[in-house]
Amino acid sequence: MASASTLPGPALQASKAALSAALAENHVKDPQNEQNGDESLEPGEIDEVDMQQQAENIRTVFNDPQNFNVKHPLFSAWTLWFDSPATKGRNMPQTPMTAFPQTPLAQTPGGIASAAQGWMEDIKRVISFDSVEEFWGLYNNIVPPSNLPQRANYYLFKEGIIPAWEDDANKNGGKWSIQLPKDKNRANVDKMWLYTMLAAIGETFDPILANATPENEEDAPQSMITGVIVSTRPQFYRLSIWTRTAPQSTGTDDDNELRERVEAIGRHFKVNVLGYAGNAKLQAPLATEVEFLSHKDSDKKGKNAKKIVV
Ligand code: MGP
Repeated sequence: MASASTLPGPALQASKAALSAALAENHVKDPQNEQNGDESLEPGEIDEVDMQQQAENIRTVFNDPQNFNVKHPLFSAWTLWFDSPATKGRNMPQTPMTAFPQTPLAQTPGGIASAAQGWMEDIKRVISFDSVEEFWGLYNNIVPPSNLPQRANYYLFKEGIIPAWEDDANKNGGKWSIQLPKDKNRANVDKMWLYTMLAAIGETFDPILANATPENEEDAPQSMITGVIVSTRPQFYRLSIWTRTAPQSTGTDDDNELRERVEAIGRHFKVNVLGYAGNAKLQAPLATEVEFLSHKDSDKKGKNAKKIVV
């Protein structure tokens, strides 16, 4: 029977998974349920569950902020990375995130493509998380972009993908980005970054995952998004969304389809995440439109670069 829930697919799966996890945990811990465990059931016999007791055992962060036993899983696990002038050339630097020990790169999953070694030297892995609660725990304990030093970056990437063009997940991709003058956006940048992160971890940029279920996860199409970045520069902030692939302007049907998918991400970013009108012209001194560039074009430093603007 179709679900009556109006939650989008990933959120629905997340809430179902949280409930199943909690129920499974309670099932093991509850001696009454242990007696009625699956092993003791005859074929065809139904395992009767005391729903009320199980519901009473569930403690979410809303019931008990210190001692909750249910976390709300995200569709994907994510890793936060950080660099700033203070991290350059140092292994375990004093960063604004002293609450989190930083992992030397040698210990990061998957290692690093050698071409990215130099680039990744100064970028420190802060923490990985895979639940809503852990995300807010992290968010509430790190310095917001408006208070970061100049030339610092937060990189929030799917776990297992390093924030480098050279990673397999990024090498054929590109980025949407917007540059915002610092003086006019100091008060907005923290919210813009929060909403960008929420759209990333909530998987709303590329709705292709909305129909993915745990059963078809293996065959489900991959989200186009690999990570999001906020950068502080002397005169502006930059927010970026990295994608797995980038259209090539070849005019083929596949490329046109890819371009539509990539453009939808840019429009969602501009309108729903950053709150601009779809037809707003944003370019001003030190500001840019919401624009897309493939990493290969970024690497060429913009020479003959084919930008897409929404
Ligand atoms: P940047 O920090 O993304 O651009 O890249 P920005 O902010 O315009 O420049 P900045 O000088 O103000 O920081 C800066 C430079 O870092 C690029 O020109 C590359 O040389 C290098 N670089 C950036 N990225 C994202 C990568 C990467 O993924 N891999 C490698 N190898 N180098 C990179």
